[in-house]
Amino acid sequence: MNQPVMGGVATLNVPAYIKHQKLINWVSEIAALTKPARIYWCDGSQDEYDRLCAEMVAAGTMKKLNPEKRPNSYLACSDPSDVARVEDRTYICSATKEQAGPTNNWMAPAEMRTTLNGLFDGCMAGRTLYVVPFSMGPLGSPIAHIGVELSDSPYVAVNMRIMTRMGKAVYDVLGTDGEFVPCVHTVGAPLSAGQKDVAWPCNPTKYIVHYPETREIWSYGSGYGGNALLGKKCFALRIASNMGHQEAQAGGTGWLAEHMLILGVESPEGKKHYVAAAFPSACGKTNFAMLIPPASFGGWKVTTIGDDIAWIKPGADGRLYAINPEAGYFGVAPGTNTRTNSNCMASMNENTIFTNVALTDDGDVWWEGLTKEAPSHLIDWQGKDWTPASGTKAAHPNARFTVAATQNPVIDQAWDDPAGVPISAFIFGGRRSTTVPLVTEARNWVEGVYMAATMGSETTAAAAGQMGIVRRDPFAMLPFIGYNMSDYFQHWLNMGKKIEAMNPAALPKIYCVNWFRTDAEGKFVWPGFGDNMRVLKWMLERIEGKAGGTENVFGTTPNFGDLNWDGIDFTQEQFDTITSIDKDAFNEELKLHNELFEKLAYHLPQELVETKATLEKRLAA
Ligand code: SAT
Ligand code: MN
Repeated sequence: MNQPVMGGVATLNVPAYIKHQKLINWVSEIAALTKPARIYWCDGSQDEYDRLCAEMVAAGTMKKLNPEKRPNSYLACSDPSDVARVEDRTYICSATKEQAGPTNNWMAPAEMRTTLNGLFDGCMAGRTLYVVPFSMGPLGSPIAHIGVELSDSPYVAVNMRIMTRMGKAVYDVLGTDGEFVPCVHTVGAPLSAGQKDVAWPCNPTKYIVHYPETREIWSYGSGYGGNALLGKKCFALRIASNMGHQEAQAGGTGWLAEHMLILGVESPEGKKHYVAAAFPSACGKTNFAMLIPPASFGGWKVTTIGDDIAWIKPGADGRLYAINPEAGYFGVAPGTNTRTNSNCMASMNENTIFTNVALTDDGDVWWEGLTKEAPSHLIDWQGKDWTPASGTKAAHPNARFTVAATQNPVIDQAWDDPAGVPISAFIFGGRRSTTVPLVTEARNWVEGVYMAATMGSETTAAAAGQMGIVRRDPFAMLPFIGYNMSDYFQHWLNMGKKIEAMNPAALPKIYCVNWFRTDAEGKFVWPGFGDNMRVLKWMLERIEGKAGGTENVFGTTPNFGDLNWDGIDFTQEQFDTITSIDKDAFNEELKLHNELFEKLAYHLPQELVETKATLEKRLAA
């Protein structure tokens, strides 16, 4: 099939192994709209990856790092205006505004289509349209889903090869009429004849658009991370959360698509549990997922299933089974070093794409926090000479690395298991310098859902906008729930009821944690990282009915003596600083819960309102 695309210059050149007519027609249609100079069908091979990277090096988009220091690795530096997700440009275009809810930007689908049709018309001129087939989840797994991204960014194509199961084998799963989520992406920078390209093309106008009814994603103007790698937040969270909810609406059990890492933890006696933990972007999910227990915790092992996203479905035994739909990590580089996450450091020894870190004089990478002392000279993420006296950051605070999950030295044996792993506990954590204690166990599922629903967190560099202000970030999903947030809460409450009806013992426990409490000087009190194992151990012992705790206003919290302090100097006084519950602060906090509930009044589950009333009574007592 080599027919020219209507109205464009490219020919389709469909490989003979693709037999899916609807897919072919769709590519043809998008090419007719976007008018690329060429169409290239990715096969996902190593050869192809190497070739695309070499082309980007020639074009100035990436630099090849010193192969002796960092074999087969690259550095890409973005346009300074294109460094993070753009939440205010992200839309959920459901049929009605209520379906998107008050926490999402909404526009009527027809209106948005008119806008986008204008923007996408000719947007790929002079560029190559890459057809990127990918599976979220193990190929052919009953929990997995397929997507195809059409993008004019080779950076997207190579990152998708690391982040997903990308390539030819996807077409075997699709066959002649399999379902896929169509994803269209452009950097929005058409090239006229003879015009020289820039290193990182993008457009000041940006749109990240989701149509939940037709399960489509359209992304315009950005080449960065979650804006452009559409399998990640757009598909695996916004569209997938819709799919799981729609399935329940249609009378099925439904499922959950969550912003969660999944880790395995094994005791010295060989007892193993899996837990899923939700934290907002850039709050240490990757570090927690690869945690190395303190030396004094001989025999305890932590292994990684995933570091960012979990798809979770009830199994026939009533337990919740989770898979990691991704195949790689797109983690935050700054702050990562051999002390904070040596497994992560080991995973990026080779075959890594770095984005917006600094370049050393010997052709390797550097970022703030990598070493105690900065090198005396660097090329910063904006390509400028940098010295410690420059007074600027050498790497962007949201600089990232992209690596295959298989490079993680502590990858869990079951990470690729199509059946998923059974979840024993959910952990929800925000970044809070005050108020929220180190760890709290919910008394029951409803109280746990309340804790997750009212979670607050200080904002980070992962999203464009002001940093460090507390915002409500329910379930760490504020920017990622693809439908009405109150309906999402209800979906979680219903899931608990369904599990309880099937097998009450299978209901995971729910915990709320905060690693980020500070002292009077503003310094973190809790050491975090590997020492989070102390909290994890307490949770596992609670699950097994072996650890103590005290009931509080807000669930059950450990006493100083309930945690293991071997190998650390941590005083009762320090412990009190990060576990104390200040009634005044909590009363202030409840006002913010009120604000949230007022905003979410439409469809807000009555059970959450009642939980708040109980909490208020306890606080007043
Ligand atoms: O930009 S991403 O969405 O890929 C990373 C993040 O914000 O968690
Ligand atoms: Mn994330």
